[in-house]
Amino acid sequence: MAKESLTEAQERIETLKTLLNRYSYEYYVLDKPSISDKEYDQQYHELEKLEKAHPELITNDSPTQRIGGTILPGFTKVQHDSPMLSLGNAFNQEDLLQFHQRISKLTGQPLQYICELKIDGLAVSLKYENGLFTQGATRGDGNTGEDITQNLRTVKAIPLRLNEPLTFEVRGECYMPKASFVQLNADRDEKGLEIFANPRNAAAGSLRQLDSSIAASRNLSIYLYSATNFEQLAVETQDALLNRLAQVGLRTNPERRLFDSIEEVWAFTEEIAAKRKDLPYEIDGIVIKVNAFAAQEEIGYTVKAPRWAIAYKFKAEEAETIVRDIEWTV
Ligand code: NMN
Repeated sequence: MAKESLTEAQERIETLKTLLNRYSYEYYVLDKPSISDKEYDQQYHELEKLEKAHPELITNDSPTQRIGGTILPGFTKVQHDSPMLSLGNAFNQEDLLQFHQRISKLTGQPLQYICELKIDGLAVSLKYENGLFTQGATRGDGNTGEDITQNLRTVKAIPLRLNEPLTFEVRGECYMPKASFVQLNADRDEKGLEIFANPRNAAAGSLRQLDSSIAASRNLSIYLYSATNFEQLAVETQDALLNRLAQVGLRTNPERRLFDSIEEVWAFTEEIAAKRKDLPYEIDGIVIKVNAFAAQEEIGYTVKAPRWAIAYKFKAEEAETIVRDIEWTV
């Protein structure tokens, strides 16, 4: 009898974990919930209750296990699978043209570019083993970062389990949405605590906490944009890679575009600069990449950065305007 009920509990726990992880994905990654909060909360509490009765059945990918509850004595170092490179910068149309001419000379081929928004947060790397989120780290010096797994587990948009049993490292930008930043500073101000200068500092400060319950209270999100070891994904372009990452359950920014000329890329930077203040997150530029991986390999790398990509940076004054705009909406 006891054995049977244990099997039943195990089956129900598995069902609830799968359902809740899917609802959480729809809610936090797709922004498209398929059930009400009330129904979600009911199932979450049912899972909590079952796990309390059968603690031996609690697994790491359970939605109830996002917050570890232990306070770390310090952060340990993590070696990245391959270096997290930085990007060269462009500050105006001339710089972009030069970038285009430089790399066009290296391949005889016409180039297609993919433009992605450069989110102003903290670059992080996530390791998945057989589809399970096992380790998260800061960029650090590019080769070695700090292990912030406990804090990243609290970021609801990071799936604890992917839809496919992949083993790889994905990279992206963890950030604080503008609305969360405004709310956080208002709360801190009320409590007489020092306010954060901008969402980037607030996100970085949250991820450097040794107590993961602080990060959990900060409402962070993430966009993923690259992966190591991606041969297994059978993709040949950055655009296809982003689509695959989204397919396995990772959050990617839909605000990306493909262009066949650098003039169109420039027009896109102007279009985004104009609507920058209306975006729900801060950006400090546009990342422009050669879309085809074969062309990227042909163009190659300098010691520090890929030659096939560049970060177009918006002017600093505009960034200050954004921060003021946010303050005005409090
Ligand atoms: O801490 P979690 O489990 O993510 O929940 C926080 C809040 O977000 C809860 O109030 C919950 O109802 C809501 N939520 C709703 C859905 C849904 O599908 N309606 C999914 C995840 C979280």
